Amino acid sequence: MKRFGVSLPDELLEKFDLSIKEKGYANRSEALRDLIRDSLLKDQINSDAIVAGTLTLVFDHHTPDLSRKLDEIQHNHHGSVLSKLHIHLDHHNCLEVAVLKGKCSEIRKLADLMVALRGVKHGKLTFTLTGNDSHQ
Ligand code: NI
Repeated sequence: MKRFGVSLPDELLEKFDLSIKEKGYANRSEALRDLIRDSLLKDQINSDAIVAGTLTLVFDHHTPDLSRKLDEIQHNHHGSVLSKLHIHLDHHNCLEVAVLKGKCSEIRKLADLMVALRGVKHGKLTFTLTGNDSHQ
Protein backbone atom coordinates (compact mmCIF):
# COMPACT_ATOMS: atom_id res chain seq x y z
CA MET A 1 0.00 0.00 0.00
CA LYS A 2 1.39 3.43 -1.00
CA ARG A 3 0.34 6.84 0.27
CA PHE A 4 0.25 9.98 -1.85
CA GLY A 5 -0.92 13.55 -1.40
CA VAL A 6 -3.66 15.10 -3.56
CA SER A 7 -4.29 18.83 -3.98
CA LEU A 8 -7.90 19.77 -4.57
CA PRO A 9 -9.85 23.05 -4.50
CA ASP A 10 -11.77 23.41 -1.20
CA GLU A 11 -15.15 23.38 -2.88
CA LEU A 12 -14.42 20.20 -4.84
CA LEU A 13 -13.18 18.42 -1.74
CA GLU A 14 -16.29 19.47 0.23
CA LYS A 15 -18.54 18.06 -2.49
CA PHE A 16 -16.47 14.88 -2.62
CA ASP A 17 -16.63 14.41 1.15
CA LEU A 18 -20.39 14.93 1.14
CA SER A 19 -20.84 12.51 -1.73
CA ILE A 20 -18.76 9.71 -0.19
CA LYS A 21 -20.43 10.21 3.20
CA GLU A 22 -23.83 9.72 1.57
CA LYS A 23 -22.54 6.58 -0.15
CA GLY A 24 -21.33 5.20 3.16
CA TYR A 25 -17.59 5.21 2.57
CA ALA A 26 -15.53 5.04 5.76
CA ASN A 27 -12.86 7.37 4.38
CA ARG A 28 -11.52 9.15 1.29
CA SER A 29 -9.01 6.40 0.52
CA GLU A 30 -11.75 3.79 0.14
CA ALA A 31 -13.73 6.05 -2.17
CA LEU A 32 -10.67 6.96 -4.25
CA ARG A 33 -9.71 3.31 -4.69
CA ASP A 34 -13.16 2.51 -6.11
CA LEU A 35 -13.09 5.55 -8.42
CA ILE A 36 -9.66 4.60 -9.77
CA ARG A 37 -10.67 0.97 -10.28
CA ASP A 38 -13.81 2.05 -12.14
CA SER A 39 -11.83 4.44 -14.32
CA LEU A 40 -9.23 1.80 -15.18
CA LEU A 41 -11.96 -0.70 -16.02
CA LYS A 42 -13.57 1.72 -18.48
CA ASP A 43 -10.21 2.25 -20.22
CA GLN A 44 -9.69 -1.48 -20.38
CA ILE A 45 -12.90 -2.18 -22.26
CA ASN A 46 -12.14 -2.06 -25.96
CA SER A 47 -14.68 -2.55 -28.72
CA ASP A 48 -13.82 -6.26 -29.12
CA ALA A 49 -14.13 -7.10 -25.43
CA ILE A 50 -17.04 -9.30 -24.35
CA VAL A 51 -19.23 -7.33 -21.98
CA ALA A 52 -22.38 -7.97 -19.99
CA GLY A 53 -24.76 -5.10 -19.52
CA THR A 54 -28.23 -3.81 -18.97
CA LEU A 55 -30.20 -1.43 -21.12
CA THR A 56 -32.95 0.44 -19.31
CA LEU A 57 -35.67 2.02 -21.43
CA VAL A 58 -38.72 4.08 -20.55
CA PHE A 59 -41.20 4.47 -23.36
CA ASP A 60 -44.80 5.27 -24.16
CA HIS A 61 -46.33 2.05 -25.45
CA HIS A 62 -49.04 4.04 -27.25
CA THR A 63 -46.43 5.31 -29.72
CA PRO A 64 -47.47 3.68 -33.00
CA ASP A 65 -45.30 0.72 -33.98
CA LEU A 66 -42.78 1.23 -31.14
CA SER A 67 -43.32 -2.11 -29.37
CA ARG A 68 -43.08 -3.95 -32.70
CA LYS A 69 -39.86 -2.12 -33.63
CA LEU A 70 -38.29 -2.84 -30.24
CA ASP A 71 -39.16 -6.52 -30.66
CA GLU A 72 -37.81 -6.61 -34.19
CA ILE A 73 -34.46 -5.10 -33.19
CA GLN A 74 -34.10 -7.63 -30.38
CA HIS A 75 -34.98 -10.54 -32.65
CA ASN A 76 -32.32 -9.33 -35.09
CA HIS A 77 -29.81 -9.43 -32.21
CA HIS A 78 -31.22 -12.45 -30.38
CA GLY A 79 -27.75 -13.76 -29.61
CA SER A 80 -27.01 -10.65 -27.55
CA VAL A 81 -30.27 -10.39 -25.59
CA LEU A 82 -30.24 -12.77 -22.62
CA SER A 83 -33.38 -11.63 -20.86
CA LYS A 84 -35.89 -8.83 -20.59
CA LEU A 85 -38.03 -7.42 -17.83
CA HIS A 86 -41.12 -5.39 -18.69
CA ILE A 87 -42.98 -3.29 -16.14
CA HIS A 88 -46.14 -1.31 -16.93
CA LEU A 89 -45.26 1.86 -15.00
CA ASP A 90 -48.57 3.63 -15.49
CA HIS A 91 -51.28 4.01 -18.14
CA HIS A 92 -48.81 5.25 -20.77
CA ASN A 93 -45.28 4.36 -19.74
CA CYS A 94 -43.39 1.12 -19.75
CA LEU A 95 -40.04 0.34 -18.19
CA GLU A 96 -37.93 -2.30 -19.88
CA VAL A 97 -34.61 -3.68 -18.71
CA ALA A 98 -32.79 -5.85 -21.22
CA VAL A 99 -29.84 -7.94 -20.09
CA LEU A 100 -27.26 -8.01 -22.86
CA LYS A 101 -24.04 -9.85 -23.49
CA GLY A 102 -21.69 -9.72 -26.43
CA LYS A 103 -18.97 -7.75 -28.14
CA CYS A 104 -18.80 -4.25 -26.70
CA SER A 105 -19.23 -2.60 -30.13
CA GLU A 106 -22.31 -4.73 -30.90
CA ILE A 107 -23.93 -4.12 -27.51
CA ARG A 108 -23.45 -0.37 -27.98
CA LYS A 109 -24.93 -0.52 -31.48
CA LEU A 110 -27.92 -2.55 -30.30
CA ALA A 111 -28.58 -0.11 -27.43
CA ASP A 112 -28.24 2.92 -29.73
CA LEU A 113 -30.80 1.46 -32.16
CA MET A 114 -33.38 1.03 -29.40
CA VAL A 115 -32.74 4.32 -27.58
CA ALA A 116 -33.05 6.24 -30.86
CA LEU A 117 -36.57 4.98 -31.62
CA ARG A 118 -39.35 7.55 -31.56
CA GLY A 119 -41.32 7.24 -28.31
CA VAL A 120 -38.36 6.14 -26.18
CA LYS A 121 -38.17 8.80 -23.46
CA HIS A 122 -35.14 7.61 -21.51
CA GLY A 123 -32.47 5.08 -22.28
CA LYS A 124 -29.37 4.12 -20.37
CA LEU A 125 -26.83 1.44 -21.11
CA THR A 126 -24.47 0.23 -18.43
CA PHE A 127 -21.99 -2.57 -18.92
CA THR A 128 -19.00 -4.21 -17.40
CA LEU A 129 -16.54 -6.97 -18.20
CA THR A 130 -17.84 -10.49 -17.75
CA GLY A 131 -15.19 -11.56 -15.28
CA ASN A 132 -13.00 -13.41 -17.79
CA ASP A 133 -10.66 -10.43 -18.14
CA SER A 134 -7.60 -12.59 -18.69
CA HIS A 135 -9.11 -13.97 -21.90
CA GLN A 136 -9.60 -10.56 -23.47
NI1 NI B 1 -46.03 -1.93 -20.61
